Amino acid sequence: MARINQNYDKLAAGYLFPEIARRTNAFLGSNQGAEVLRLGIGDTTEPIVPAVLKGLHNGVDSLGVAETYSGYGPSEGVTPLREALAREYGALGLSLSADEFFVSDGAKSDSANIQSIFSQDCVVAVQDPAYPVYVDSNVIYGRTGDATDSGYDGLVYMPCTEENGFFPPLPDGKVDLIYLCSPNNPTGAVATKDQLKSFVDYALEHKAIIFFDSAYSAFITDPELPRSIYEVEGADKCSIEFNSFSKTAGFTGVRLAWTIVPKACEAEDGSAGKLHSLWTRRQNTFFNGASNVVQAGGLAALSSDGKAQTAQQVSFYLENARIINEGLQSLGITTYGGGNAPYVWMKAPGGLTSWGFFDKLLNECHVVGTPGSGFGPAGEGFFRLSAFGHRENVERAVASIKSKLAI
Ligand code: PGU
Repeated sequence: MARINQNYDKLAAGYLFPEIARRTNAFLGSNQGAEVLRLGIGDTTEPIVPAVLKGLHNGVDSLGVAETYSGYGPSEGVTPLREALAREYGALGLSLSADEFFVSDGAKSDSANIQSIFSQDCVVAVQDPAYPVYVDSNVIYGRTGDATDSGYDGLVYMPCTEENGFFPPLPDGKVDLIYLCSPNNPTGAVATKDQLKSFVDYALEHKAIIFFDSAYSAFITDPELPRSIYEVEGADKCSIEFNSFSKTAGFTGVRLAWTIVPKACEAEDGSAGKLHSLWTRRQNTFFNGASNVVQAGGLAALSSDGKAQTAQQVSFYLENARIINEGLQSLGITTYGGGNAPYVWMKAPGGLTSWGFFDKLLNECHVVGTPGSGFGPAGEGFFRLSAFGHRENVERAVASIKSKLAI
């Protein structure tokens, strides 16, 4: 008898972003002719920069010539790209070798798939609120109990609140796998080196592993803030890092990312190198590598022209965040994030719930955002606005909020 994975039935709601799309479409269905301004999902909108586009074109062209044609590549990614990534970290003063980089098609899939190399009974801790993939994928893998009003049983929630500056205190007892995201989705908070050090020290002491999602590291403008967890001494022994070309190079649809599993990284019951070899084995078996065309684009994104041009795009999105922040603050709304992150995290005015504010913003201003409660229980009463829109749309959304939001 083919039985289903019953863990799927534990999931408390549909995946957040399709749910938002569904509600937006329902609104459009009953408001014929209305136009909505979308600051919901964090999806890039600006065209790919010329240097990267050229790399993608070269990748395509090389497939049309027998001498340069390539088929299956290494599932860990092509060597020049892995070397280029290692050089990027080298520029931060970090010595990671190219074979510690695993190129993939997304930080989303990697941050979910990484669990497969850890034992089923690991206790998982997540920042609350967090990118929903961390929680949902752990539910699906069977590492939690049922959903309750305060989250899933068996999962350790680390609340990120206004009071703690949206960085959590250390877990009370012993946990095994810890998800940290900085710059944070959804709060836009960036962890300091000292804050990361507290978690690295905890992980080393308790033989825990940190999954560090740095998908938005390119948005950090403050030179004092760490871009990689490996900037903390000892982090290579206890941390796996994810990053992505999605938000930096506009690759949300193109798909390219990387995961770093240092050889020094050690699980409780395995020697150094074991996690690296397990992830190699996992990827070799389940994944045939990112597209060769796309990897050529990624390599171009790491060229000096590519870096200069993509950096301008990142600044453009940060300016959008500034415009959103300024507009909301002029209405007396409390906002966080935006300075070193592409998300603005705002307090729903008038004590509204997150979904209550979602409906209000959609109905009164025709603006779509993301309810904070969709990222976890501690997100209730908050709301996320994405800065990834076209400038004109961001300006129109802000103008609409300023003139129509009844608060
Ligand atoms: N990690 C974090 C923290 C993210 O916020 C996102 C995208 C990803 C990884 C995905 O990276 P890829 O390399 O593109 O796979 N978050 C967006 C999109 C929603 C989604 O479902 O991925 C967001 O709006 O939160």
